[in-house]
Amino acid sequence: MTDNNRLRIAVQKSGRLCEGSMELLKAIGVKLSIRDRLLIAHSTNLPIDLLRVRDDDIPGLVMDGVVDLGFIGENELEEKMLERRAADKQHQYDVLERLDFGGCRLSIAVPNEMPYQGIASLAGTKIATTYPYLLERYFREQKIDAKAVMLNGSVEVAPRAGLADAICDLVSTGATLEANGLEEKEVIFRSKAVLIQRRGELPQTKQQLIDKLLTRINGVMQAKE
Ligand code: PRT
Ligand code: ZN
Repeated sequence: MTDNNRLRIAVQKSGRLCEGSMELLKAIGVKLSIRDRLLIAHSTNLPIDLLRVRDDDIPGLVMDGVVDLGFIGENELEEKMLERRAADKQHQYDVLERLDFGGCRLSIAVPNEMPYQGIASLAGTKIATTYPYLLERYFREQKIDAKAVMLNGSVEVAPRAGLADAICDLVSTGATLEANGLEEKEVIFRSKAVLIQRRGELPQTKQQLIDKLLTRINGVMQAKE
């Protein structure tokens, strides 16, 4: 059995959000003993356990109340929220803080040689993406009749492979798009890492610990400004 009195925080085990999340936890005084292969890491100075998982799993763990807090990119959070809402699953959470790492944008990009005169040019196309719910919401808002094709990886090669006409993927520097002969045309979502909390009342001691951590996070963020 897991100890329910300890605050449970989900973080990405490895990847682009890992360093920022771990650095922030360190900066606010959470000491951790991490053994690389293990799913759970215990804090040595506070009643906190860290669940180290794939980022895709973090929104669901928070929304299902399996963990109390989670560090996650808004892109993944919003996509999973839309997916769960459509499936009538728990999809509530509270954002405690928007953080200063993990910044990126979700953009539609088209092959250099594709004629493009604005978003109407996408009518009737297939667009490869890992974020079909965000993309389809954008199609609806823009009243564009296009199709999202789900791909979990190698999205940027989909047009060349003949799987799609264009793509909708995360961009930070733009180097990946350029290397694949793609041009960014529409930004559909801007994202940063956020710290989220599960809905529902928590035991007083847990909530007090969260409040204390948040005060420290605000202090760290202000010191950087
Ligand atoms: O294994 P796990 O499932 O946990 O990790 P993952 O491979 O799904 O995610 P990861 O670590 O790549 O990204 C985690 C989160 O980081 C994303 O959900 C975003 O919130 C954020 N983030 C910030 C990014 C980027 N920047 C980013 N550039 N996520 C992905 N990319 C990729 C993008 O998909 C593309 O392949 O980087 C490439 C583009 O980068 P540029 O610099 O060439 O434009
Ligand atoms: Zn992932």
